[in-house]
Amino acid sequence: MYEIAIISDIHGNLEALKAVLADIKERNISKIYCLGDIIAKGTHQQECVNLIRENCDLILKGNCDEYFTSDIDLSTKSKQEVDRIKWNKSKLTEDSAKYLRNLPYCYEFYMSGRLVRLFHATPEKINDFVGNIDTIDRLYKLFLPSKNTISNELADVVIYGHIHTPFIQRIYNRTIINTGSVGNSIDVFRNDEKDGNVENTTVANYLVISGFLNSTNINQQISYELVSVPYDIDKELEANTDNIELESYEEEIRNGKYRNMQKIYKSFEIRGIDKDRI
Ligand SMILES: [Mn+2]
Repeated sequence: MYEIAIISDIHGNLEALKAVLADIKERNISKIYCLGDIIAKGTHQQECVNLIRENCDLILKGNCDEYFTSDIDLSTKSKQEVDRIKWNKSKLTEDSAKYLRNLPYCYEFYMSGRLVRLFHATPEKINDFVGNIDTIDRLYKLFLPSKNTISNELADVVIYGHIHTPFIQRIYNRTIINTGSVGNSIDVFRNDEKDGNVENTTVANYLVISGFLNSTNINQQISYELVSVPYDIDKELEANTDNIELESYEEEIRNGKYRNMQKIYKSFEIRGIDKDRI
């Protein structure tokens, strides 16, 4: 049996990343894969890139890794967005920006006979949003190959990040897993009347997958474990006094409330999902 830790969406949160790496080490897991979005939001973006490069065996690109390391036409952006772009860009060395820009989109491997496919958001788009509550059609499309995938096969297991909410779901005898986020855990579908303890939401999350690596024999055991690790949120916020979006950063990491719910609600409307029923 072989274990791989899969982490995603660190978003410059150094305290959360340190807690997760310590937990992985304590479990004696030697292989770590990262599904992207190392940067943006928290202040310690360069430190997180360094730690990820030192510790991970594979790093994929996330939408923030792409956006904040590309040449953006600032004349088309609002003043607030220009400030945000400038602050985030100032947090990285040119070497790190170049490194992130050139990261791969997708990775695939066999484990216990299953084709496991990894990407940041969806096979088609680096910033599309497929939630734990979504249409069955959109969830199924996660298994399909695209121009970005390594092979042209239908995946048996897909593992992704981006939505910051961990879940495991089986549909059509295939498995969808979201690792959750290391540094920016949120419940996208918050409902104050139905939700459990917020501290259950704001911990650092990652995944451990166990099985027979590179084996195409389906008659072997495989398991998926969602891991939640508490970390020092106060210490993280104390180090973020220079953060130009400190208020929304605090709302996210302390209360698990995403800063841009209007965007999510809009995407619900398009899919015909009634937000009031969640
Ligand atoms: Mn993302």
